[in-house]
Amino acid sequence: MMTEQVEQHNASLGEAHRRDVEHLGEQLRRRKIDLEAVVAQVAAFEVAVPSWALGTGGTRFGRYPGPGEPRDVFEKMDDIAVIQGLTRATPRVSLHLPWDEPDNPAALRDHASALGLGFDAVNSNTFQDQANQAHSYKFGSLCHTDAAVRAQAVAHNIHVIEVGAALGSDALTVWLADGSNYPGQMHLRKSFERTLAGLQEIYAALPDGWRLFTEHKPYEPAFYATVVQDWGSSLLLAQGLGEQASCLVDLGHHLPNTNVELVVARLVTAGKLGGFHFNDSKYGDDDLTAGSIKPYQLFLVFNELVDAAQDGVLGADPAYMIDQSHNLKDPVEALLMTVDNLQQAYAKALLVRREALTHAQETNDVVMAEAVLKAAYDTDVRPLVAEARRRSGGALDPIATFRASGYRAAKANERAGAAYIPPQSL
Ligand code: PSV
Ligand code: MN
Repeated sequence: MMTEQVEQHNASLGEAHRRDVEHLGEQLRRRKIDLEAVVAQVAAFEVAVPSWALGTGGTRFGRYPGPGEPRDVFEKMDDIAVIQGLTRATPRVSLHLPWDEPDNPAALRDHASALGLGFDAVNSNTFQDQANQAHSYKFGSLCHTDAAVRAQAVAHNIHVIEVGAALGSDALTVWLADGSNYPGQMHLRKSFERTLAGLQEIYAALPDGWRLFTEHKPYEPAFYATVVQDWGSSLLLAQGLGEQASCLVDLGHHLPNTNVELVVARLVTAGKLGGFHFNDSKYGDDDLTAGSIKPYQLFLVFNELVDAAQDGVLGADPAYMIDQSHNLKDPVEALLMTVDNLQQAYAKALLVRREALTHAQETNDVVMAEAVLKAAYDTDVRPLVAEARRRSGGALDPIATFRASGYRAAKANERAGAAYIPPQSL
């Protein structure tokens, strides 16, 4: 998909791009960094696209749909294939159930694989009541005082695993909205213990080779006490479950000023860093484009990952996923921008002169330690990232190529009268 448009657009930018790469290569050579090695690593970077991010999102105040939105999960796959065609970095989809529950998982798997796509972690949802559901999650799901509600939540998660297995996925992400709004409403200790017990039942249903990610979030929708509030709670759960369980870090799920790279470092030390939901935020769980608000933080997160990988302590490959809600931008363009920002942060982390940093740290040279990081961060790596994309068959400039392709306008025609009902924004 998009192959012809990519070739045409790349040809028009080719000469200027070649000179930019050459110039960057020379700059890096002076720092004794081999551009080729970094290009190869960036070209190998992959991140999963969430099925819920392809339609325009919204807030509880409203939603402003754009033209040509996908009407069902099959059309979402088509849009993700476009992103993959342009970036060559998004070959997998992270599905949310029941938002994108396929009637026929085998048919969806075939459709995806014909487009060159596979499936990443599947996400369960016990934060909303569904039609025909026997019990309400108003007062929680796995933490609920009523065993029947807990059993229903466990059964839903096991169903998600089964659908995921039919799709070829090999991980389940569990994010729970469980919590309370007022002091005294919920027994803080027992609600957590019930949650762990429920997760243990779900964990027992994991197929061999599967992973389970526990995702924490400090507040919203619970405002007083969220059951899986922080990385410490998430870690206790993952440790209480076993080897196949680890923690997922959603970049927007931290209180303001939290040192997220430190959270990453601690989870690496614990051997429990499972993966990421990339996005960015100014205030809370804003679900904005990754790297749009705090690009330096994103770089520092990747810096921890690169450092851990080079020390051989990163553990099982962390699952990289995006979790964004596109309220104003065209979702495809927003995702193209996200992937580019992630690749840039990764590329910059690869440029950190590790030996110089270690030396500065060990000699307590504060200025030089920070300067080593800044030298990497301040490097304009756009030509390098574009070159990595080009070598994988992607576009030098994905957004310009997407716009020139006329894809959105064509879909606006084809998908006119879209009856797409977006998931409630969370
Ligand atoms: C919750 O805010 C969350 O981050 C979880 O990952 C959900 O699955 C997702 O957002 C839904 O948009
Ligand atoms: Mn998330």
